[in-house]
Formats: sequence, structure tokens, C-alpha cells
Amino acid sequence: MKNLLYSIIVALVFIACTEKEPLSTTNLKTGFESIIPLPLEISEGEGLFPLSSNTYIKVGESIESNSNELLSNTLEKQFSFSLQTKKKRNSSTIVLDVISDESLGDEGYLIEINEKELKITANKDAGLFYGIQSLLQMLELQNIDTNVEQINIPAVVVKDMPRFQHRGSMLDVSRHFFSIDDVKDYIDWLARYKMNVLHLHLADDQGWRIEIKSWPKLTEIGGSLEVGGTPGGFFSQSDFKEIVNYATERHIMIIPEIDMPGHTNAALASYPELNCDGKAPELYTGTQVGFSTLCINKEITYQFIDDVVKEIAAISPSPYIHIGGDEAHVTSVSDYKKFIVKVESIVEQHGKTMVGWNDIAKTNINSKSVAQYWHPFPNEINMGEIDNPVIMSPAKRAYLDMKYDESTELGLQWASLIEVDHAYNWNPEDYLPELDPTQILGIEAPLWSETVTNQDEVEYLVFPRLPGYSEIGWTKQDNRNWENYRERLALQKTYFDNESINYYPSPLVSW
Ligand code: TNX
Repeated sequence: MKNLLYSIIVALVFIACTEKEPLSTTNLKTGFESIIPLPLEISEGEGLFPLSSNTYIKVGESIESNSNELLSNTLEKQFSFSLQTKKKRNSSTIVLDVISDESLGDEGYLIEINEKELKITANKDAGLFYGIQSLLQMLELQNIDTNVEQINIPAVVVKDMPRFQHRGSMLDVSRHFFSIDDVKDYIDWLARYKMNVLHLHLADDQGWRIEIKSWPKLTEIGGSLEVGGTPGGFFSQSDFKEIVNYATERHIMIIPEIDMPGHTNAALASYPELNCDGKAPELYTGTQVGFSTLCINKEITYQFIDDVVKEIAAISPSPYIHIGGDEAHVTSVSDYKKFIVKVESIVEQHGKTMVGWNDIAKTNINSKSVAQYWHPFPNEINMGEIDNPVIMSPAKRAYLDMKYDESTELGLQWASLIEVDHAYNWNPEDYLPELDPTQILGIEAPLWSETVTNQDEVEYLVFPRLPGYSEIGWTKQDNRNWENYRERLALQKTYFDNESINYYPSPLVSW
């Protein structure tokens, strides 16, 4: 009798120990109302979808990207199970498919979760990618034990699509140079937050950072240094293609910028013939702006620009080439006007659309060229005088190189101090009342690199402001408010910590 009792107890303890309690994900409602950028519509359903190694993933035939691998690999990395590619008895199913649903546009997606199926569909591959990003971020924010064997995801329908088509950031690799791996990290950050443009500022006074085969001294000489006099660097054309491919896989467009006619000291130091007096200046490693100009009235200047644009157009799939055009303080107004119109026609001859900083609005540009608004310098530019498409990057709100507060060591403060709430609380459609909202393509947050020398410093200025810019670009204005955003931003700490991101712990957020 004693033995029997003993055996029963042993058996019960054994059963209790081996039975795996499926952990529920969360006490949040669906989890999707916690992600950044906030989705358009979320409706709760009933029941739970069991995600485990018994889940089978079914991929639609018309999918072109490797989104399914992204999903399976990330889940495998994060948890202890992998998804099945063959259906088993009792399997739950994840379905990924591209369907014809124009209401989702080019970037929207639908997530439908019930007890049997977790389905992500989109009209295009980009939408599918964003749907997967939403699911992965939702799971990550739950801080689920990595050893859990089953995750129960509450039933829900999420319908989501972006407010603006252009959601980007700019990285200045001229003032300080950053490696391919650093740029790839930057691309990963953008992808996580459903941003789709990385504008690379590839040439300025302090450095020329892209190989031009027909003008090799641009990088040999012009790429050799950076701000502070430390060694610079440059991307070979094959490096650039590697970056473009990495970005394309993540549905991000790289917009290359060669700033001209000002901000050109690196080119002028490399080739004396580009100077009006035929003399090459010294390389420049300071941080002043507005002192250099290409020689506007020399034929060779346009030969040079034609070669540069031709080589870049050949390795850049983006429809845009950015020609800078800002702060040409030592170019006369009439020369500037002549110059921009000539450069625009060169860009168009190579099959691209010109983008320039808002200074180009003073010239007679074609209606499809794009103006990037940064500041009403110089001469109080009135953007209302042009009907062109506009990218909004107001320095007072969107400059990632502005300090957070007086005590921030990195960054500048000429435009404003930009705390996290100040970065978030503005509307691209009413920032410049003179613009027609239909002109606004979207937003870009530029990181100028005068004061940032390495990736740790980049992270400090980018985070935690970048998620806010992503939400401004993606989420409907009426669905955004700071109090709710600030709670969601605090949850991003999980990601920052997982990726060892050196973020600024703003006192406005309860981390
Ligand atoms: C202005 S924004 C510039 C850049 C500087 C930046 C620093 C713009 C078009 N020109 O050359 O790096 O300020 O904040």
C-alpha cells in the first residue's frame, strides 16, 4: 500500500514536471496597439492562435521576396522552435500571400489571426514585409521567455497602411565616414520602423565618399580625410551596390546626394581645373559651411557633373539623384540660377529626377523636380511660390544632429534643441501653411555628422527620436498623440537593449 502510494506520488510529480504549460503572451489586448508606428486599424477577435514548432508556414506562389525566411529565421533566433514547411496533423498555420487588394495600396497589409490561422496578406511584397515587421515587433515587445514552447497569440485583425509614401532618414557620410556595416545597421533600424528611404549625403567640403572611375582623385585625394583630420574613406562602386542591394531587400530606396555648387571643397582640392582660378585649395577638416563653389562659367564643370551623374545613375536604381544646392553663399544669385537649371537637365538626361534642398526653389526648376525643405535660408525662401513635390525635413523639428537639451554633448543647436516630444509633436501637412498638402511626399530626418565620429554616437542622436519620425510618416495624424506614444516608446527599450543600442534615456519617457 505504502509502495503504491509512493508510486502514485512519483508519477504525479513526474507528470507535473514534464507537462509543458503553454505560456500566454501577454496581458495586453492584442499587443499590436503597442507597436511603433501605430497601425491604422486594430480589431480584437476571439480565441488564441498557438504558435509553436507545430506551426506550419504556407507561402503564396506569387511572393517574390524572401519574407518567409525573414519570419522563420527571426522566430528561430528569438525562440527555441522552428516553423514547419510541411503540414502535420493538428498544425496551426501561418499563411503569407500577395493578393490583389488595391485598398491596401503598395505598402499596406492585413493581418488576420484566429484559432487556426495567422494570415498576413498584402497587395505587394513591401506590404508583406511590413506585416511581418509588425508581427515580429509585437512578439518582441512581450519579452517572452526564449525557452517557451508555445506562444498563444490573441485573435485580431490589423489593417494597416502608411500616411506618406516617402518616409526616410539621411546619413551624412562626408563629414565623418561610416563603414558599410554601419550603414547596414542604419538600414536595419529604418526597416524595423517601416521607413523606406535612406538618403546618403556622399560629398561635401570635408570628403568625397563615392568612387567615380573617370575622376579617380575625387576619392584618392578628396576622400582621404574627414572632420578633425582623421583618415576618411569612401565607398567603391561595388560597396555602393552592396548597400543598395541590402536596402532593396528591405524595401528601402537609397537616394545618393552629391552636394553642389557649394559644399564642394573636397572635389575642388582634388582637381584644380574645377576652380575659377585653376588652383586647388587645401583639404578642409573644419565644420564651417558656405565657403566653396564649383566654377559656374567653365565648360569642364559640366563635363565633370555629367560624368559623376552618369556613373552614379548607372549604379543607383532610385529614380532620384539629389544635387544638394544648399548654402551656396559664395556663388552669385545669377550664377546659382544658371547652374541649377543646367544640372537639372544633366540629371534628366541620365533618366533621373532631381532633388535639391529648398534653396533650389529660387530657381526656375521643372515641375517634377523635388525640393527638400530644411530651413527658410537664405533670403527667406517662400515655398508657396513653387508647385513642386516637397520632402519635409524642417531643421527645427526633424534634424537628428540637434542636441536634445543644453546638456547634450554631441550635436549642434543652431536650429533648435530637439527633445523627444518636440521631435514627435508636429504635422508635416501644416508646418508650412503655404504648401498644398498634396505636394508633400513625406518626411526625412537628416543626421549631419560634424559632431558624430562613430556608430555609438550615431545611435545616441538617432535613438530614441527615429521611431517618432517613422510614426509621423506612417500613422494617420488623428491617431497620434504624445501621451500614448511616450508609453509605447518606453517599450522599445527591449529592442534597444537586445541590440545594445546606445540610446538617449530621455527623462520624458518612463524607461
Ligand atoms: C545645414 S541642412 C546644412 C548642413 C549642415 C547642417 C548642420 C543643409 C541643407 N545644410 O551642411 O551639416 O546644417 O546641422
